Amino acid sequence: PLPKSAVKAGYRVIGFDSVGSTNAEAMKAAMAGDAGKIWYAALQQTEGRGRRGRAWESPHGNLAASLMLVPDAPPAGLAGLGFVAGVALNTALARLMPAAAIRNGIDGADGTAGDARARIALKWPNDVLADGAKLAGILLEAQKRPDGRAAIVIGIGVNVVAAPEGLPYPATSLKALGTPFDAPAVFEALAESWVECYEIWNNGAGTGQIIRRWRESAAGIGAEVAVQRPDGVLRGIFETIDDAGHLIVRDDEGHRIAIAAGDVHFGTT
Ligand code: BT5
Repeated sequence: PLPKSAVKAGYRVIGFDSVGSTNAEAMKAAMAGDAGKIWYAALQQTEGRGRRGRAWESPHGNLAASLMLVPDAPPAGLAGLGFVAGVALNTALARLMPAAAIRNGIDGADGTAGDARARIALKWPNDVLADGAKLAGILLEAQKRPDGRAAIVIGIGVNVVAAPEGLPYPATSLKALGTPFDAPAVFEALAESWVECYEIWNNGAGTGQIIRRWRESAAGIGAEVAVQRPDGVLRGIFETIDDAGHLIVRDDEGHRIAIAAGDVHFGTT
């Protein structure tokens, strides 16, 4: 179910128990002429996709949600919508998890509050980490429709009950973190914070505010990074995220390099 604020703002939701890919469903509907502001949400995907043709594992009980937007005017800074989604998801998780920590008694056996609570951070460009392990991923897709309008799909996958093992980096789930929320509860919180964040984004100076909030939650600022780009690997220090959402890396020679797209690895490996 959608929270009241989302219904009031004109959003709808189409739910699935299991589907190939919510991004694929949303894009198909958009290309067929649907007007958008529709969430496609599923408990399971059989052909979930990540970026650059990679696969996204979505076993039953996890959340797969894709928001389809067909804006009247071409949106400025399309890539920025991934940041809106990151901040919205971060906000939703932050609201859910303190309550979870208290209810679940994971705040520390010695009674100290918050000790065992996972630290949620955003990893450029589109991951959500909990204690350094991947908890969620975001996939932004856009296509031009026959009528000239842009179809935008923002896909968000959250590991609620299970995370894959054997990846080259650690992954985790809300369940493994000790939080009792099911996928519908996570979806509701996300849909609610999306409304808030997207309104901020669309209101003039709001883009800066979203990027600032993203930067405040960024993982790895000041750390050594290796950025995989089509033309090779760039190594350096992750300095910051600039106001356009670029990753700023300072290399050995002190050059500051702004990166618009790539995969980031922390550390020197
Ligand atoms: C992403 O890609 O992180 C974007 C994932 C977006 C998934 C959502 S679910 C709703 C919507 N519908 C879809 O079909 N997709 C979207 P990327 O950064 O490329 O990460 C993919 C890589 O993460 C894979 O190559 C694996 O190494 C790893 N991976 C796969 N499944 C994972 C999972 N459940 N949790 C953590 N890591 C995973």
